[in-house]
Amino acid sequence: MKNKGWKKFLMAAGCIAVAALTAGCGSFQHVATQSAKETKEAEEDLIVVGFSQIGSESVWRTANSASIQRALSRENGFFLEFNNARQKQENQIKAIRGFISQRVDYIIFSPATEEGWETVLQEAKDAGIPVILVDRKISVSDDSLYTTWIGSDAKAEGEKAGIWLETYLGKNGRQEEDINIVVLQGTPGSSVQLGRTLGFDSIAKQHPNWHILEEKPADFTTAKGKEVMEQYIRKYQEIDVVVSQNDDMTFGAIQAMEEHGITTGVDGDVIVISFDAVREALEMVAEGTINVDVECNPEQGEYVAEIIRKLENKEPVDKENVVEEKVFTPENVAEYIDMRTY
Ligand code: GYE
Repeated sequence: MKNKGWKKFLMAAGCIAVAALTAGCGSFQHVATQSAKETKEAEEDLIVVGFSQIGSESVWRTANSASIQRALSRENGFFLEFNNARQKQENQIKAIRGFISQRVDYIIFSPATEEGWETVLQEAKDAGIPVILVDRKISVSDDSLYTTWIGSDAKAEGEKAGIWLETYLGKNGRQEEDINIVVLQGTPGSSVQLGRTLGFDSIAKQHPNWHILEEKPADFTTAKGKEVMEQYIRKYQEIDVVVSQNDDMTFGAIQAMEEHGITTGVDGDVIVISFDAVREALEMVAEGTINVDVECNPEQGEYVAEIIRKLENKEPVDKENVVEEKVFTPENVAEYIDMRTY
């Protein structure tokens, strides 16, 4: 923990500076007018953490934020400065600079996209502030710019989707059939979009009878998912499978298909493969309108808190920490659905 006197002053001054620096770019839940409060919290020797969250684009994202806010609570010994970057990398960079000027103890962030982080992370490194990546990954030549990453193996998630489709088609005697596939991708250039695409494509290319007609970004949102699916419906006469890289886009895609009289799922015209496994989607798996949902676990808060405590105790931490995940189908979903917290 840093020198308290210096830290108290910086907490108060930094909060005012941060608010000024980042006014209008994203939103802070703690604002400069609380400098007396922050000074008090600093006196309580809380671990001060700056968190730049991508946004609030999906149910998954909301659950991820809640998990981290729950774990990094004052009761657990933390003072969390939360910033919502509203999907913009430049807002994340500004927020991280704000955290640096505030001299927080740790910076955590979920990078909207893989590229473009070297400069600001070098600034954090020069300031001696450890950086923890959550959820998504970054592409940097020097991996000392961040201490550790906690998240999902997106490529494995994509592979699980492809392997499920192989099995499903085989079970239904369609392994030799020409299968037309359209893909709704997440945010272009995000490690999750790249990983899920790479993973699914690695399986698809083993099947010459699988035809990926088109892969387009739909930004992980329901509205964009519906818009892109409508484009696909207008463009392609025969769609057999929709691969949607998150549940929010899936909800929009199914709305679009229903409006065009196209049924989905177990007994439907179109097979639907989704990712995230939020409760609302699992209910659709149980109903049979979504065929399979590949889990992406947003509950990363406890992992972050444990890693920070290890770092505080000068204990070693792994560079990568992959969270556990399942694949949900109509056959197994009933066993888990009531345990879902998001
Ligand atoms: O799949 C989606 C969210 O980065 C794993 O981002 C996360 C993805 C998730 O918007 O719902």
